[in-house]
Amino acid sequence: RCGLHTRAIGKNIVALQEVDSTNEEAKRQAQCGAPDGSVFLAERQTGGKGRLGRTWESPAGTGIWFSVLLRPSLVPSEISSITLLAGIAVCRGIRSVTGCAAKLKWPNDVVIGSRKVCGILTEMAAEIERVEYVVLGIGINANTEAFPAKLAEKATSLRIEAGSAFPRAAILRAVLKELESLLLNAKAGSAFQEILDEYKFLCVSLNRRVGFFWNGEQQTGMAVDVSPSGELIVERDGGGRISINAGEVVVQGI
Ligand code: BT5
Repeated sequence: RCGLHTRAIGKNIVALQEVDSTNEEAKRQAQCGAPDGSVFLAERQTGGKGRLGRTWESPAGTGIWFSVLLRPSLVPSEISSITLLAGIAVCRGIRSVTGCAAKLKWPNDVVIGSRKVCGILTEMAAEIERVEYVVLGIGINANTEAFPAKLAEKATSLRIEAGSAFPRAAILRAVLKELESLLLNAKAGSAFQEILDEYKFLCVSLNRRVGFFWNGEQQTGMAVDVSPSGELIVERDGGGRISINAGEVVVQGI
């Protein structure tokens, strides 16, 4: 379909003119039995979502707003590694089509320089022992020429960075191809260390000072590592090494 170089991911593509959120659409379709690897794409989202109830600006015409439905055989604690894979896939895909050196800001922002070009929102439906499905929501600012004032300082697009527009389908195809190959490699277990090394290589948050809430207090420290399950390992200024889970704390200043 449309020259996709994948086997499972994107076999079923649902392209919509407008939707509340492609993540919400993917969850609705998952409940009706949509298959593993389905991709939900929208020209415009009226309720694009970030994490923790935040809004994702998703105007028509310039962005790549999509969600991938996965039905992996993993337990819930293994799911955060999928967010790491998605970040790597986006960086690789952007680089191969545009040449831009996209990097990762822990846990899930794709940045060029210090500005955000893509956000990733992972959601899942799971019981204690079993994951029913995972929805990987990815929003890439492709050909945006200007952002609303509140984002002007912190957002960027591929067009702004490279100075020319790109066919959105080419970027989508490249990201899906990288995602499929990373998922297949990760399944092979032995390749996971290489994937984690690539994540750390791309991660601009490492060896930086970070501020974070922990144990109900504002604290500071140095980010020193990323664990296999995607936690940020921090040496606290107050002493001791801790693991920060993306779902529990807000890291500031990185
Ligand atoms: C994220 O949240 O970065 C995850 C964004 C995921 C968006 C995709 S689009 C397809 C799928 N469907 C959805 O409904 N969502 C997913 P977070 O880390 O919470 O960052 C949100 C913050 O990023 C906002 O509070 C803004 O400051 C900023 N932001 C909003 N829109 C942006 C944009 N288009 N580009 C860059 N930054 C933006």
